[in-house]
Amino acid sequence: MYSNKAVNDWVNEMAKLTKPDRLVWIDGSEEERERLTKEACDTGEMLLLNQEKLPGCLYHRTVPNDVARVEQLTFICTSKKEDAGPTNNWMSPADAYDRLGKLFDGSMKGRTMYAIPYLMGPAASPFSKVGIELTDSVYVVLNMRIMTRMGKVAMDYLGDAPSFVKGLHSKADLNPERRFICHFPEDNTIWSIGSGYGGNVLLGKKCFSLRIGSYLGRTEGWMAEHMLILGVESPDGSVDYVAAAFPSACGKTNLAMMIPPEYASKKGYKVWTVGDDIAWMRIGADGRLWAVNPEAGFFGVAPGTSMKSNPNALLTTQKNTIFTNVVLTPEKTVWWEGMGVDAPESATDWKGNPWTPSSPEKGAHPNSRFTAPARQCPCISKEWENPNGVPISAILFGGRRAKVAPLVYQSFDWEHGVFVGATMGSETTAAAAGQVGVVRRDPMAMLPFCGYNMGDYFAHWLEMGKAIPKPPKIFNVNWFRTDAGGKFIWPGYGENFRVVKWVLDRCKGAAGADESAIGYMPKPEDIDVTGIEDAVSAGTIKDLLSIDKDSWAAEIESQNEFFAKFDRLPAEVRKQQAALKARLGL
Ligand code: GTP
Ligand code: SPV
Ligand code: MN
Repeated sequence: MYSNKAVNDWVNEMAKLTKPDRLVWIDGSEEERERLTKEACDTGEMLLLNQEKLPGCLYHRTVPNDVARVEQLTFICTSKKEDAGPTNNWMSPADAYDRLGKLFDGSMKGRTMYAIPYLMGPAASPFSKVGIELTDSVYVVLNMRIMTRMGKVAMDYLGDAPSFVKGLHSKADLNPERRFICHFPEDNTIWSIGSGYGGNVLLGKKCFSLRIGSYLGRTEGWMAEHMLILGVESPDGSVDYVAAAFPSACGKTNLAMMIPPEYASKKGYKVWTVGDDIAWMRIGADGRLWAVNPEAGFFGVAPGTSMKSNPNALLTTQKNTIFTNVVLTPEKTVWWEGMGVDAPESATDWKGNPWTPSSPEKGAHPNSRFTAPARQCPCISKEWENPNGVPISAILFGGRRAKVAPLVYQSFDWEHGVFVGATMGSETTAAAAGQVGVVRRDPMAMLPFCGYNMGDYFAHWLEMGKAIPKPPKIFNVNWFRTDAGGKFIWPGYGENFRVVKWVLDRCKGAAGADESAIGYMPKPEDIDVTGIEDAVSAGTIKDLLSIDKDSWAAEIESQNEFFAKFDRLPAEVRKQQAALKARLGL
């Protein structure tokens, strides 16, 4: 249907392999959306929700063994094993094409192959990139329509050029034994088979924008990061931008859409969302680092999203949204744990079984998700589609740490900041299959998403620091410290504004700090607690900022265990660790 020869040749080749009954080219039109929605509902793959209460909204359940990213089945297929590095699973390209080729052979028989051209980045941006995803899932098409700029717009952007990311996806038989997510960064190719879950199959997201993107970023001199982007508007109307890397299900969507506490909104502070998951960052003509959100929608965690915790997210999902693995109510609306409204008396759970509030199991899967258009977000930044992105003043790294990491600290300089990012740790969450709640090292929140050797990735960060004339300042934050009873000490959510405010004041030279062994820390009185004095006393802030020498000694041990896997660890990282040890007196 489109005239690009490279695209047509490749699509024909893949159709020969997978043998679909039909090939449908996706154009992104409204007529097409209606047709595909009807198709998906006719087959029962999706369900039309209550159109009065949730116009344009659809419901979907995945099979119960396919509810999260599968890191153990995700591979980086570089010709040399060393180039995938110690933190990625590796298969040689020849082996992977052979092994998956056998699984793809005839996998679309009796099905339709949809050819989806899509664009990552705004249509007017010279930095955007084109992908084509071939899939036998109409759910994928309808999600890609929200998450990317899909259809004609992408082919117009590509023109006759042969440079696009080739993504092939088939649900096949959805058997976890035959599930693989393979990336071929040297060929701009992604092959995903055997899954129907978001992060494994919406190939523009983690597969392209992070794994292939990080590889391209290193060769082309830019950065692809697992970061939200937000703007803080001051009473004088100026806006400062922050990018923040937290691991999956650790608060990016929430921070990106937070509502400032009353003391600040009364003064005129506002928060604007540019992106909630991925940032592509380049050095601008003015010497600052500029960030673009390559996505067009949010694929957000549903549980815990309420009018109290994140009203902007909830309001974004009131129309044209796809809900996956949440509770379905009798009136065909949706519900999840932590939605802040009463549970339906009787409903259907994420597995399709009858469910009541007294059922022993949760109604929604902990990694159930909504897919919603970014433009519907009440606090979407007017710069969110700026072709050049927005200039970043501060980068935040953060994880889910019950102990050790304080509420916030600032790195001494870029190199120290890279060390802080490289040594991030976080407790695992339901966003990936496997055990939940165990601390693992997750550098820059990119452990599952770096498309090449993580040692080279650290080196790229260090190189970028030297190349950026006016680099952002780097901070570490932790909203998840707990008390002896296991309760979160810091109230979090919108109250995180108070920490971001200190961060931005530091960037402007307008806030003080104490120099500690791990970095610059706010004095307790530097964190504004107006309005929450009862919940957060000066003593609480002191606790949140305390540094326990023994825990840090154990932390350094754990860092060393992680570093021991690397043979390409930049010397600067070790040097920074030695300096930290010396400062701690260890
Ligand atoms: P991905 O989409 O997987 O990349 O996740 P994310 O980083 O965008 O995480 P999200 O904002 O969806 O938050 C995940 C979970 O963390 C939800 O259950 C939130 O309610 C919870 N959460 C977010 N921010 C905070 C916070 O400041 N404090 C606490 N205690 N929990 C939070
Ligand atoms: C994450 O797990 O970091 C997500 C959801 O943002 S997924 O698309 O599954 O990667
Ligand atoms: Mn994510």
